[in-house]
Amino acid sequence: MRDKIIETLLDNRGNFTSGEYLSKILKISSEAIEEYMKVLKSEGYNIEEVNRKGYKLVDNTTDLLTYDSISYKLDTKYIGRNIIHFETIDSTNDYAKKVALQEKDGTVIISEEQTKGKGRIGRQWVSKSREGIWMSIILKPNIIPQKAPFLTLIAGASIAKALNNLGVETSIKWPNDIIINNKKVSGILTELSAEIDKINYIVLGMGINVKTIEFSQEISDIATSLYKEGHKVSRVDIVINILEEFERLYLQYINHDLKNEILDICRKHSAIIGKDIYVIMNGEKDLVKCLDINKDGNLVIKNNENVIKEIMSGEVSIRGVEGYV
Ligand code: BT5
Repeated sequence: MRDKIIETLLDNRGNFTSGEYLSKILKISSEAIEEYMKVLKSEGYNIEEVNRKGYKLVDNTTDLLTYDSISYKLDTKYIGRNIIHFETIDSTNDYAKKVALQEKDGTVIISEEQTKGKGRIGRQWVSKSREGIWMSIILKPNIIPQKAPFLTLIAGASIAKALNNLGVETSIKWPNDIIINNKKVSGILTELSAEIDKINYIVLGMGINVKTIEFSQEISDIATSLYKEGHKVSRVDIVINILEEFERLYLQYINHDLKNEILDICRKHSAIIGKDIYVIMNGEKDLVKCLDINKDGNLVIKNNENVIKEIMSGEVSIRGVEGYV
C-alpha cells in the first residue's frame, strides 16, 4: 500500500493530491492515509501537507536511495531490480559478500552511511550519512575469473557516462578513480569470489561524493564532491543513470565479449593517457609515460629505459607528477 501511495504522489509530482482522492482510488480510509503519511515522513520523504489541498511530494523525496525512489524510473532488466537499502551499515561491499550466494544476480546494496567504508588494500573510504552514494552490485556472470578485473573499467565507464548524461564532465584515472578538477569524486572497489575456473560472485562497490561540503583534513587535498564542483544533482538520478549505463555495457561484455564502447569511454575520459605518471606497486614508485589502455583494459606505459610494458589493474596506484593526477 505504501508503494501505491508513493507512486500516486510521484505521478502527481509538483501538485497536491487530496486525501479524498487517495482514499477513493486506494480504497482505504482517510485515517489510514494519514497514518501512512506519518510513516513515510518518518522515513525521510519530504511530504508537504496543506489543509483541504492534500499532500505533495517535494523534490522527488528527500533524495533517499530507497527501492521506491529508484525503481520508479529505473529501466533495467535485472541490475537493481532488487535493492536492499540501509540507513547505516559497516560496508555495503562486506554486506553484499555475506548475502551474495543467496541474493539474486544484479542485487544492489545501498546505504545512506557506511561506518567502515573500504577502499582498496585495507584503505578507508569516508562515507558520511546522505553525503554520497555508497553502493555495491552483486554479480554472478558466467565468465572465467581472469575476465573479472575488466568489470572495474565497466564500472568506471558507466559512472563517467552516467554523470555525463546529467551534465557533469569527469575524467577516469585508470583503473578505479573518477576525477573532477584533479580531485577524486568517486572510487571503485571490485571484490571477487571464485574457483579456478568459475566465478561464485563479484561484488562491485562504488562510492561517489555527491553533497559533501567539507572533507576531513586527511583527504581534503585529494577529494571533491559534485556539490563542491558546482553540480547540484540528485543522488537518485545518478544511481538510476549508473545502473542503466552499467547494465548496458556489462551485458555487451559478458554476453558478447564486446569491449569497444567501454574502452572508448575509458580512453576518451582518461585522466592519464599521454601524461607522465608515477606507478606505485609493491612499495616502489616509478616515473613512466602513460601511452594507452589496450584491448584487455591494461595500461600501456613506457618506462624510463624506453621499454613498453603492460600493467594490469590489480593493486597498482597511479599518481600525477604534480599531485593526485
Ligand atoms: C577506492 O579505493 O577508491 C575504492 C572506494 C570504494 C568505496 C565503495 S563505497 C561502497 C562500497 N563499500 C565499501 O566499503 N567500499 C565500496 P582506493 O583507491 O584504495 O582509495 C582509497 C583512498 O581514497 C583513501 O586512502 C583516501 O586517501 C581516499 N579517500 C577516502 N575516502 C574518500 C572519499 N570519500 N572521497 C575521495 N577520496 C577518499
